[in-house]
Amino acid sequence: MHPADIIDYQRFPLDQPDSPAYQAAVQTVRASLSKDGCAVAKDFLSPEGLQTMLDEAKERQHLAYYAPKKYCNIYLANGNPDEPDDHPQNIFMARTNGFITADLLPAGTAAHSLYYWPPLRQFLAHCLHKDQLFIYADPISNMIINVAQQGQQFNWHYDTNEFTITFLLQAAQAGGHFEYVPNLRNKEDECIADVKQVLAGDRSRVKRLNLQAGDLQFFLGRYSLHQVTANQGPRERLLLIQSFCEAEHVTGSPVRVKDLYGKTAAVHQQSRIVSDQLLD
Ligand SMILES: O=C(O)CCC(=O)C(=O)O
Ligand SMILES: [Fe+2]
Repeated sequence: MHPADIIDYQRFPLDQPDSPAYQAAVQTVRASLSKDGCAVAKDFLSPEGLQTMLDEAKERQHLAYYAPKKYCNIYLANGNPDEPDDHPQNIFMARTNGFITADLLPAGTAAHSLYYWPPLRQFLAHCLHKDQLFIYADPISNMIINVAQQGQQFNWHYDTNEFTITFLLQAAQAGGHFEYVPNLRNKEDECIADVKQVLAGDRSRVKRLNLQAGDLQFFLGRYSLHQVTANQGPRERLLLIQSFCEAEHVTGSPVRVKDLYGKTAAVHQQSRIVSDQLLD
């Protein structure tokens, strides 16, 4: 399927940056992103694009990886015995969702052709005021589908890469809400006191999105803490995540990739390129 047919091309002509529709879309996304680190483009996918990517997800759902480790901290990393018990590194929460990994969505799938379509990256770069964006170079986790069956949830956490777009392919019938705290930390500061407040249950800075299947969500997940609440209905929640970076060749930590996705690739044996000095 050609990428232009996967999206609502009339409203989002991504390969026509001079068109009024393109410029209107960039302005709308920029306004929301600067306000709270997140933006939603309603009905971004065409009905055919949504159906094709949903079919791709369902065909692979039985291959989703469910980690044996069911308790995670917000850094999706090990605890730190040098810190007290109430330090976020030592606070563990249930993570029970599964993932369909990038290696299971090869060339030929609609998800793959959309992700690697250069106009998509260019559009996202424009929205973020960047000259260019790169594909997240992690071959296991740069494009994944989060699978949450009834009762499954994803704990509060940060992402490795700065920027993701997500496409809700199938919503939960109840629960399965995406919640986030905009800009809770930054490149230089973990803002531990603020993080502790959120983990202690303070909801004053927590935002919840009301996503519908076919919407596109833009999200700055490296700095905005986020979670997906438990799916409380019988239908599985399926969400496609495509990740992008400001730098080239960035990959995930081998430990985190193995924990979350059950496997690593050759690139994880090499010395790692990271984009900051944050805890994860
Ligand atoms: O399923 C979602 O809405 C978000 C999943 C997520 O945060 C992640 O995979 O890092
Ligand atoms: Fe995330």
